[in-house]
Amino acid sequence: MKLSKSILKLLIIAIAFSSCTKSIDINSDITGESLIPYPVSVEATFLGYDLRDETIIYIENPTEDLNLLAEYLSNSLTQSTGLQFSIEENINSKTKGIILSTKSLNSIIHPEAYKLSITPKMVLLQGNTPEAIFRGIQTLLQLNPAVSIPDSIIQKKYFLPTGDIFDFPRYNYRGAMLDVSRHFFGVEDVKHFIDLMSLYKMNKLHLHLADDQGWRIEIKSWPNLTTHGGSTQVGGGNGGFYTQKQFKEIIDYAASRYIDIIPEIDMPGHTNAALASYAELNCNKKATKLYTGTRVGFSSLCVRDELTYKFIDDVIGELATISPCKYIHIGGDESHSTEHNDYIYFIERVLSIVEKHGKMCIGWDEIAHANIKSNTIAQYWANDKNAQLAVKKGSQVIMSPASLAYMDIKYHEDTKLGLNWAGYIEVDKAYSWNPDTIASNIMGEDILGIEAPLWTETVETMDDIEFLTFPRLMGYAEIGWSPAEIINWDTYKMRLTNHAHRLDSMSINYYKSPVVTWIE
Ligand code: TNX
Repeated sequence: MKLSKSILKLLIIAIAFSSCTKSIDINSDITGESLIPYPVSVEATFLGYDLRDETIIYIENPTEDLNLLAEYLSNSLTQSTGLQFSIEENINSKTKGIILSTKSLNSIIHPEAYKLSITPKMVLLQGNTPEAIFRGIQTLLQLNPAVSIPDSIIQKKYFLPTGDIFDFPRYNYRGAMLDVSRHFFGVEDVKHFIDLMSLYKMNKLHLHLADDQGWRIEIKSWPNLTTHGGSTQVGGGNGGFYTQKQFKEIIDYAASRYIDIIPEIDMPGHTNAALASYAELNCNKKATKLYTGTRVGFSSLCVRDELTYKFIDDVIGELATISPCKYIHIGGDESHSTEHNDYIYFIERVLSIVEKHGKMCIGWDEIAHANIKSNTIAQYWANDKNAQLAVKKGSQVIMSPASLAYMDIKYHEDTKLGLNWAGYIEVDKAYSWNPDTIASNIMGEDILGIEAPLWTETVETMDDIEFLTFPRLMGYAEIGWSPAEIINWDTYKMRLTNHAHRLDSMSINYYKSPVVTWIE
């Protein structure tokens, strides 16, 4: 029998339809979804909700923030499904569709906690704050396909498994750090990095804005910092800097993804870019040369000179004015060229300057040697004793153990990018640790959260950033968000495998680690 071409076409579409419905319907168990970070509680009701073209996204008690969130959700869903959505504000008993609600829920106390209830009739996302809704939207997006399957576009619906998810973070601080000093990255790159972090519920981006190789933030009262001090980078490239206007643009963009930007000015060491820009900041009153190498520990501000504190007061004052974040990071690491007593004197002076400008300090763990107040945060990177000293003084600690959480450390000895001074960090090693057991006597409430830094001595492009960051960042996001009992490499590995097509669909240049079975 001869089949005409059009009948054949129809047959193919019909087969595609039935197989597609089957393969999509197959997982009606929401507990089996590959969510990263995995939520606190997931209960299945084993039915399905059909996300269709023209599904309405309703906003209960609309505010500007909620409207923006509804638009974000609608755009993200259109991108992944090809379906079109509309946004409405009136809810009644016949309402079907997706509902975003910040109507206060007594069962929810954490500002980032959300509840996602999916029934065959509707998807209800509740939280007490817009931030909570944003975190819940990430979960909802991960229940949807990463890219539209052509068959489903014909079918114009997507199947979501029904059930209830209740979720809140383990830590309030779940961060990444980007070193824009060793190599400069422009506004668009930083926004892209913010987008990627936000997909995994991270909420802090620490920007390392000044180091020996470059000063990257405009300070109007000391303009040479950027015109001269920002003019190069590791390897001798052109460098760059953010104007205050651009920096505010980054802050606002991050805020739309519910991420705080934490600015760092590293001092008294790591200051060659400033010392090269202003002769008077040097004890011998001679400007240093710009530096484009990768050594650390050779520079120091002139600690016993009052002008140094006028300079810092100006810098912190301008930063405090443009940055809404309650923290300013003052660095304080590897000050090998500063006498110990001078170091202590310096840190204490800077702490009071930051306090005067209404901000709280974060510093690398060495700052614990100074007389720090209990609201100062110490960032653990290598030294247990420093972090323990900080905790003894009543401070909280951010956990960034270099041998586990540094994203610039090579995956293995053949990794082309990155450094190996802290060993190698394969994807399983990056994931398999508990902040509570890093340094003895530091646990629970002592820990504000975790941060994964990306130092950029060897990192020159966005592709380089993505390669060292992904997929390790997803594991750090889960350690920071999910309860400790959930952290399990074997189950995480399966979920990570199922995320490969999401990373591919975003064209992320991730490291295809041999410890994960990537499905092509
Ligand atoms: C140590 S960690 C540093 C940075 C380097 C990094 C490279 C810390 C506080 N200081 O200056 O860029 O190692 O991994």
